[in-house]
Amino acid sequence: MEERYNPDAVESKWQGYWNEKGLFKVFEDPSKEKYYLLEMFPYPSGKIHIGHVRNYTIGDVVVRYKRMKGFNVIHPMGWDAFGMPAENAAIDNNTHPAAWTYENIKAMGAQLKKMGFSYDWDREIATCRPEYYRWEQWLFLKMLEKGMAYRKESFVNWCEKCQTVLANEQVEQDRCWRCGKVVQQKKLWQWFFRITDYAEDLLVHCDKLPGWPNKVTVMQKNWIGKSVGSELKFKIDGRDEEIEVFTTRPDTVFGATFMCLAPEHPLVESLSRGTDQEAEVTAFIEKVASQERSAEGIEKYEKEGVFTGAHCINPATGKKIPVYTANFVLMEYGTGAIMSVPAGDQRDFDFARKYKLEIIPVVQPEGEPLDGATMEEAYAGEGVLVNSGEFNGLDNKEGMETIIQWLEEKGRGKKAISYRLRDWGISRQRYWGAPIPVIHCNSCGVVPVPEEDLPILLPEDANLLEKGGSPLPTLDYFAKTTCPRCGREDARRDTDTMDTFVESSWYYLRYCSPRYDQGMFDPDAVGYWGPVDQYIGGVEHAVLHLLYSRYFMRVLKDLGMIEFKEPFTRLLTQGMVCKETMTCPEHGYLFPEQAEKESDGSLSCTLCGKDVEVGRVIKMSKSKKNVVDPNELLEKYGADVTRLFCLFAAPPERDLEWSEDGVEGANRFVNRVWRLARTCLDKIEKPSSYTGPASGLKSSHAKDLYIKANQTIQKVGEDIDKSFHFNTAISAVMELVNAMYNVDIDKADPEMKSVLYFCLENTVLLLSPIIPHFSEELFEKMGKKGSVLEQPWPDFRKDSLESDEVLVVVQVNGKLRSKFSVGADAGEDLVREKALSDEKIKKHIQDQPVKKIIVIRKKQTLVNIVV
Ligand code: ANZ
Ligand code: ZN
Repeated sequence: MEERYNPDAVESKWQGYWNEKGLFKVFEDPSKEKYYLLEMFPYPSGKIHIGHVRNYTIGDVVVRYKRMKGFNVIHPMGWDAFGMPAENAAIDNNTHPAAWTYENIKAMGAQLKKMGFSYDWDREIATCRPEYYRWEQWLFLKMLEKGMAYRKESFVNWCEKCQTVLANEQVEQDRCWRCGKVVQQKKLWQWFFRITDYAEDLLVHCDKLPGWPNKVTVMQKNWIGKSVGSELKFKIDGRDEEIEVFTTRPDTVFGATFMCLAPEHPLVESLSRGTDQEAEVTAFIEKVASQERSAEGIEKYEKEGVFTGAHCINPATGKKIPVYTANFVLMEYGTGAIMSVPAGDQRDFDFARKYKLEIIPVVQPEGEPLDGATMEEAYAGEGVLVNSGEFNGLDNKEGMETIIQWLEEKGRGKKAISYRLRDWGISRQRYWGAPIPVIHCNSCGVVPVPEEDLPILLPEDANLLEKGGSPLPTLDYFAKTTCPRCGREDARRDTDTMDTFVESSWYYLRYCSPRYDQGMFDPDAVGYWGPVDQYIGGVEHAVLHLLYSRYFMRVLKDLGMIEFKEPFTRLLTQGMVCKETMTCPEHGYLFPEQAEKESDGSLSCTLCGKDVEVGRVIKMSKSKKNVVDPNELLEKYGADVTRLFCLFAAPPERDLEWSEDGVEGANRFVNRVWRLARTCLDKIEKPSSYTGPASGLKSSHAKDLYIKANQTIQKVGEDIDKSFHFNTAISAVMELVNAMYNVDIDKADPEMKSVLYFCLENTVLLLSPIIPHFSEELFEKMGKKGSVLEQPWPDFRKDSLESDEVLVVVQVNGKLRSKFSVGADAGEDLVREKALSDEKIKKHIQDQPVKKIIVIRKKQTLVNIVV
């Protein structure tokens, strides 16, 4: 057997073996319990990074473990292959997004294979392939038919100079990333999915996901953002129309001294028409049209507004109040109109001071009268109602119920619920995505592509324009078509593509039957494999990807295509991989090889010799030059050491601090086990394992080791299964290995050797999910047939987890004179008898008469003989 573990030779050998034997291929087998483990699929950016390695290693360990536990495990891998980086890279490198993407898929696939991950590669999918996205187009048509998809005008970032739509990440401080021109907001007709129909269901089920981290369900709940409040009606002065507002504070209605409408509110223009304010309102609407109109977006701008020229009547006071339009009111939330209560809301307060509007306190802290003229800020707390007519003196919480009831009786209000969640806008004015399968006809309007014409192929040979917009609208051979309904020849395809989150919302179903060509998936296959039992990925997807996936399952369920609605039963969000930075005062961030160790242990810059400062441990990033390339690790240490390091350095949900010492440590441990195995195989002539109960062993040394092995088997299984705490599982194996090293094998008797061999066999099995190539090699060296993968996970003996002997400490006249052990079930008489017949004790007592024998039995047994 070789002196050291040789990863180069061993790892490729076993990867070849697994592949040749097809050990990772899986099929539906109703006789076995299924287990679906999935890691979030990568974007094919070109290179696997260390975060991927960690994520996939965690998953791979669980998969291999579950397989040994007898589950029928599906573990697929694929590529989230559409998206903007491909377009940018293609422009930068003068290639084509398709070519670039397929090239990267090849390179990254090879890297993953080198890590020895147990994927069923036959199930590999790439979302940019027509056989994948055609089913997404098909689903789009179904959703359109059911009213789950609809079209409306909505804003996009627009660069006038480049004549192109910009994604949010292409807008840098309000400017186009390419030309630097200030970005405008442009209204375009776009497609939406009606996710808000499911807002309540998605919210309620956040509490029915016990296998998800709490922080993720909390983030989802906040994103959905349910608000319980009221809708109140305000009559417009001198007109028949009314304005509805959404408020969570109906108790403050007496303090509503003005009203604010979103600039997009349909009443704004008609209210100002013909008044002195008309021109000002029009200018304001135009101004706001170039601002970002989202909950986060509006925070960027100064809060401002203009008077519309109209008044409405406060339903509580009957007083006339002015109607403004203001940029901080969103058309998309509530009713797009608010009653402004400056005394109770800071935003309204600032607005009132700015435009000299009345402030009337209505909720007052007990015993602290407020004065609208002198207040310095709004009071948003609890208190008693004042200036509120018949409700004065009520506690505002009580007032809430009473006032809403009162308004309801007057027909002026009702309870209402608002959600922050918006419908999902899926149109992207980008090229590298799945085309939206509709046709625009001058006679028929929007016409769905007939199902038999799917897929609408994305032309893969299109040239990207210099300025970076989508070439699709300019490609006549793509865009020009005939109307399937009336036959007009000047119809045009929709030239937008779908948001790439659409692809990732259902890919896990496609894996169940990746080559199925009768639909999105084979219902039987999904019926067997679905839902995903364990999903693993980054917390950065805690909101959008996971929420969209949950939404898609509800859509499919309501279309009668699947039977479950939660896609991921358990979720693990793994921490980041971090590393320290190195900075030179002269040259800034340095690559590790640019820092040199001095004799005193300090670091200096190889460029200028100045002292290098070792900085905080932070997330790896190219600009900080603290990135670790998995390829280098693979080359230097091999896959198993890399895997072991990722698992040992931190529990999976925590950040992992990368350190060269840690990797070296992992390497040492692997070789320590290797040497131990070598010695054992060398010195144990006729290997056989002891598998009986611990009590059947004669020597206490053998017993102790045997018990330790059983404890280790129990602990490793539990740590992997219950908590994914691979680091403590590995520690346990390390301890067992230490205990084995403590045996002097040259002096070991046959009993000890058979226990040692038992320990070795189990060490190999326990390590096999973690360092699979290494374990396969040792398994073979032990003369075993087949793959460790096909072995059952080892069982521990319940009767051999604790030593069944207790230590007896014997004193004579209070002085310790001897120790021995007896069976745990030995009675007091037996202990006395043994103590008196102990050779050492006999010597101490000699022939003195024994006055008293005291036996105290706790964890240990103490015998005190008084002579
Ligand atoms: C009167 C009032 C008095 C309000 C008060 C607050 C405090 P959440 O809890 O987030 O749902 N609001 C309603 N629709 C809005 C819109 N489209 N754009 C901007 N603001 C809007 O917030 C609900 C509160 O946000 C509502 O209650 C409303 O202001 C405002 F002392 O009404 B409130
Ligand atoms: Zn037509």
